[in-house]
Amino acid sequence: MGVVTPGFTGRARGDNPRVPPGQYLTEDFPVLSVGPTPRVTTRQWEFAVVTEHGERRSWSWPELLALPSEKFTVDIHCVTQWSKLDTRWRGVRVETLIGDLDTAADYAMAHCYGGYTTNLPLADLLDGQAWIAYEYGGKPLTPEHGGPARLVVPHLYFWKSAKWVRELRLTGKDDPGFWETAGYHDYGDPWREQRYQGD
Ligand SMILES: Nc1nc2c(c(=O)[nH]1)N[C@H]1C(S)=C(S)[C@@H](COP(=O)(O)O)O[C@H]1N2
Ligand SMILES: [Mo]
Repeated sequence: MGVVTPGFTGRARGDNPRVPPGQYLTEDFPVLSVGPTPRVTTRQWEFAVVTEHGERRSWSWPELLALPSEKFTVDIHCVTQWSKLDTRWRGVRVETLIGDLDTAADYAMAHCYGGYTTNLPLADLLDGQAWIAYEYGGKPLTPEHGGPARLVVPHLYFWKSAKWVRELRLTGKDDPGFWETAGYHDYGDPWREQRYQGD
């Protein structure tokens, strides 16, 4: 990331190869939340992965911070058509949390403090494609952007990046989450403009 293409400067942003079709660039960081911002203290906070067999592994806040983390810089794309380049985060890779849990699940449902849900293929959460992030721009993630911690899955529309994430439930079945039930796409690839069911 952060690659500057020679000759790019000054071209219309519609030509920017880093901006998916139908998106425009924003410098701000808009807040998009369905309901009120849940206020979860790091004392109360807990994150868990639950397999299709009901096996549950959980982490307290100090336990999350003790895991290997990485800084990553990614472009994000909201289905409401804003994209933001080079956002800087710190977090723990999802595969670090899944570890050697015994699972043959193909899907995951993210459950959040506040009740939001979103579904993703488990494969899209692995191999350095997704993180439980707790820093943004070098600072603790603010509550409105999902703090204490949120899922970040930059290669899918940003509604898949569950804020205030509390649990990842691994399952064999691709059940729709909150926006997917309301007609948004099950997968949500911004490069294929998968905004709504049927796209
Ligand atoms: N828990 C929860 N996560 C959520 C949402 C939400 O309403 N609740 N909105 C989603 C949508 S539609 C987007 S675009 C991003 C917005 O993240 P931001 O508010 O940090 O920009 O969070 C996603 N994750
Ligand atoms: Mo969104």
